[in-house]
Amino acid sequence: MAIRDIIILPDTQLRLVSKPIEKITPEIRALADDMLETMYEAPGIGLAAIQIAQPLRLITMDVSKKEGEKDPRVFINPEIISSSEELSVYEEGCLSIPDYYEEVERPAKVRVRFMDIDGKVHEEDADGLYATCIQHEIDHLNGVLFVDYLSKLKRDRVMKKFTKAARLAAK
Ligand code: GNR
Ligand code: NI
Repeated sequence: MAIRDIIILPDTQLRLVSKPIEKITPEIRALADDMLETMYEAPGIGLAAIQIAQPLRLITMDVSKKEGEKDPRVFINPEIISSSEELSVYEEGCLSIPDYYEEVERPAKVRVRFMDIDGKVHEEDADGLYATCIQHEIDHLNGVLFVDYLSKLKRDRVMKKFTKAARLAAK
């Protein structure tokens, strides 16, 4: 297992549409292990493969509520198959947009279909933080970031801040 570097704004790889996983190979298992390790170390509650520069439809997540209890989860080729009319607001953050948090409104409940690391297909109903997080992560697989849901003013402000920071870091 290894901790990988997380890419941040304005890295254009974050806008790629990730490719479906055709076969669960030892390399995919190793990648999922590295993603879990990287996610816990960050720390974050979810990670999409593109955040470590791998454009594959693979997500890791741990939204366990109990302090000290781990619930590491892997989602392969996840899809949202239905969404509630009801919406809910959560303050979101993203490991690829460090130290920036804003409220985002999304469907409160979703039904998700995915494959686990053994290739078994599951369908689950998600609500609360799980629903928010799975939507945030599936957005990453489609090149979408939570700042895309904010006003143009807020989005431009955060994009500019990260573009400037990258320019300064490169000098
Ligand atoms: O760690 C994370 N916390 C979080 C909080 C609210 C809504 C979504 C998230 S996901 C984020 C990690 C991340 O960037 N995943 O892509
Ligand atoms: Ni994110």
